[in-house]
Amino acid sequence: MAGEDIRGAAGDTRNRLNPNAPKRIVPSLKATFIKSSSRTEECPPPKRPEFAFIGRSNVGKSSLINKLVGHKDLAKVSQRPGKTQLINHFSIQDDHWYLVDLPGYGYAKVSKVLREVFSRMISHYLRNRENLVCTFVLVDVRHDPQALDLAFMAQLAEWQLPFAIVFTKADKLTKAAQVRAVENYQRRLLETWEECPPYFLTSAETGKGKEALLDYLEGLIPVFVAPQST
Ligand SMILES: Nc1nc2c(ncn2[C@@H]2O[C@H](COP(=O)(O)OP(=O)(O)O)[C@@H](O)[C@H]2O)c(=O)[nH]1
Ligand SMILES: [Mg+2]
Repeated sequence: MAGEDIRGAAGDTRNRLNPNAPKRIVPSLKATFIKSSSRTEECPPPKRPEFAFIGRSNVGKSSLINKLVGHKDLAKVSQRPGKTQLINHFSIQDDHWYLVDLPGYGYAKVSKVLREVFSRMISHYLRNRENLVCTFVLVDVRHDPQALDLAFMAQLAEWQLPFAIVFTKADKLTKAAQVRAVENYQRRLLETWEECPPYFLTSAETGKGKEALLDYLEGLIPVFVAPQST
């Protein structure tokens, strides 16, 4: 996508048609912590559509999750010691959907063995969680495409798991640099992919992209069919 419109491939058409249209004020969402799990089997029953957020440590995941639901401290729950390495479930709007805060991958401070355990836990969750509708992969818009992020996305694609890219910290770049960064990322993806996944350009600082991301996510809810077993 070129030029001005960098709201995301699945962005708000109303605003694309009329950039001066007033923005919808997204009210805070009711969000409650359900539980932290170390295994997929321990996760809440898969009866509601689930959306997972993942990215490297420091990418801005907690800040974005807080901004999305409109609570300052929601993601803090999953930052309590011991919980950063777990699958953290939140119920949004009284079980309308589940938000999952996954451990960051490639976390440099943990040992190789621990990293291996995380990645096995995350892989198992991603491949076996029946109600997982979409995974949002966060990347810092200021950085060139990183091998680890690209490998993670390639793995998701290989497993045929739907995902979207969420560029974070847009406020740290000028508009022109944001466009360049997104185009650069897409160019890199198109070296090995036929098409790019949906993407969102966001800032937890300004709230940019929040509406488009929530619209996209909520648009996926009606197609959810609860697994038979629940
Ligand atoms: N300017 C700016 N800073 C951000 C944004 N999102 C996160 N940060 C900062 O980046 C650092 C890491 O954010 P955090 O949400 O804890 O990242 P996490 O480790 O991925 O959960 C913190 O200092 C945040 O204040 C953003 O959209 N804009
Ligand atoms: Mg965090």
